[in-house]
Amino acid sequence: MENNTYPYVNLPLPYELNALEPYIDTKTMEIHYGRQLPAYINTLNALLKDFPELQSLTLEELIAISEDLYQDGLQVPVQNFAGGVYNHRFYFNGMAPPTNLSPRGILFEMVESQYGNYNSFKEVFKFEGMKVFGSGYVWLVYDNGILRIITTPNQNNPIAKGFCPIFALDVWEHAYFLKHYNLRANYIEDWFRVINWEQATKNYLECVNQQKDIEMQKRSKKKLQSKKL
Ligand code: MN3
Repeated sequence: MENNTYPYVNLPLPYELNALEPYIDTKTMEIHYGRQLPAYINTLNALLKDFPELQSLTLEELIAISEDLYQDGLQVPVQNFAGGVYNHRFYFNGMAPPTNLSPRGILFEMVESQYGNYNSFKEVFKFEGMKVFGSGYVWLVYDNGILRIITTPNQNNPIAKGFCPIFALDVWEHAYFLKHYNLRANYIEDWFRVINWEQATKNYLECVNQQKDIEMQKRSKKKLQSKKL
């Protein structure tokens, strides 16, 4: 990921602010991408300013070690703001202008085979999204060879729990209230129309490779240990 260490800037979107219409409206994008994400970025920069040892860590690394920062009182701020920057970038990059093409590719095939068909996948994803009380996200993650749909509160991120994110849906009210009012279900339906399957497939393949690397490291550690014995 570009600009993945301190100091953070708001990277350009891969599409215009009005490109997701009519599913995600321009005004929401102006405020969400143009004002709310920069506020997370500024707060994260201000937070890391006094901690040079954290400045060289990537967003993923900050999130992964956030629980270890409990003693320094940094666990929650890092979860909120490193998470807030990562999650918003991931959500925005996970969308693309709507097309009439049906989703396809290796990830989509895996979704269909694991959930029976795309409609049942969408039902489960929507159900999980409706269950989030207050603010949070719904994620499709990769976990040891299988896909999982999980939710996180606030700006928490699945990386902290060892999962590899494939796509994310922001279900904070600010993500949909201007267009969909209080009707989160309609927002989720609309968001299905702008999922960036190409990006999601790339993320999925990266997750698979990451998992392979981890397994290889484990295997070579074991080999090394058995040699020592
Ligand atoms: Mn948001």
